[in-house]
Amino acid sequence: MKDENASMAGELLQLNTWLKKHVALGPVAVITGKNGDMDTIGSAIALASSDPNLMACGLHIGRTPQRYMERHQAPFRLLKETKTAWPKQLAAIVVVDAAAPDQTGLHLPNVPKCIIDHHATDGWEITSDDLHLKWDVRSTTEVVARYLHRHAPHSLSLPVREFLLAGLITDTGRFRHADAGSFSTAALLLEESGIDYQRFIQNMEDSPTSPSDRGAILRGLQRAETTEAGPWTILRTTAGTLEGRVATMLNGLGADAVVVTRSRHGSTRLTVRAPRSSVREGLHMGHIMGEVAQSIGGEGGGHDGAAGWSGDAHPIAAETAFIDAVARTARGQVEE
Ligand SMILES: [Mn+2]
Repeated sequence: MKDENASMAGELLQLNTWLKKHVALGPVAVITGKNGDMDTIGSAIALASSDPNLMACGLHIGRTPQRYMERHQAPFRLLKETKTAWPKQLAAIVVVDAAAPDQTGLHLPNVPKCIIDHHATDGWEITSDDLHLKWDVRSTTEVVARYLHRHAPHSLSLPVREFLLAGLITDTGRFRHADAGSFSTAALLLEESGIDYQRFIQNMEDSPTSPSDRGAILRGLQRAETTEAGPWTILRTTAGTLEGRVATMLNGLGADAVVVTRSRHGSTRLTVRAPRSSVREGLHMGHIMGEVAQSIGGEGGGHDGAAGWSGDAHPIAAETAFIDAVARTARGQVEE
């Protein structure tokens, strides 16, 4: 994505019409992905700020967004996985940054839905009452920022801009995976905002860890091993917590891919990463996780360089399914 084009402008107008229609009928829930990362929470809170009938809600809030929620006292309703109490008059739902219904972790109510997402994989069923905005952008907050800028500029307050910018920065790996569009969205959020960018990014870098968090990350790094998977070299390890951070650190070592396995109470999670060089040679983590889900069940998907899978398979079976899927992937230059 270079900059906003006519088709994006058209979709933003459709989004505005859809939202206006449904908030006039009753409350509309803006639902986050269950991982509760900065992109999904930031998108939901920012979008919900544009109308009093929009309510940000979801199953879980991650550590980084939690810090912003506390700083800005942002309204957000934490939901329960079972027996979710949806308002009776609920007119519609908006789901942000989730590639499939189960990625919300909720049993979604049967009302019109709008999906705003940027994942490479997609498991949504869209009916004529629904709206689907799936953009090839680096974070969902980019879509929301463009929408607010065009149709609800009054709601681009300092806190809302911070939520959007933080989502963009984390999903692009602090701009390492950015493109021209994400830089232009970042500029749009910073211009005349009063945000001191240098302070802002410093604050994001200084995410505090407890001694037990540091211990868990270090143990994850110490357990890392190298495995050959066909033409690819994989770094694999296990982690009890903070597997995303462990995966990102290992990804900096320059192997072709990284897999971090976490197993707890009979449920298993894989967190995978691949550097840009592997993606360019044909390794797409989101598609690989889709293949893992096909072969052993569970749910998997994501982006080309970062993806995940979760299910009830044994951790060794899950890791093996990932390594097998990588080994079957041919290595060569792909057109981008
Ligand atoms: Mn995202």
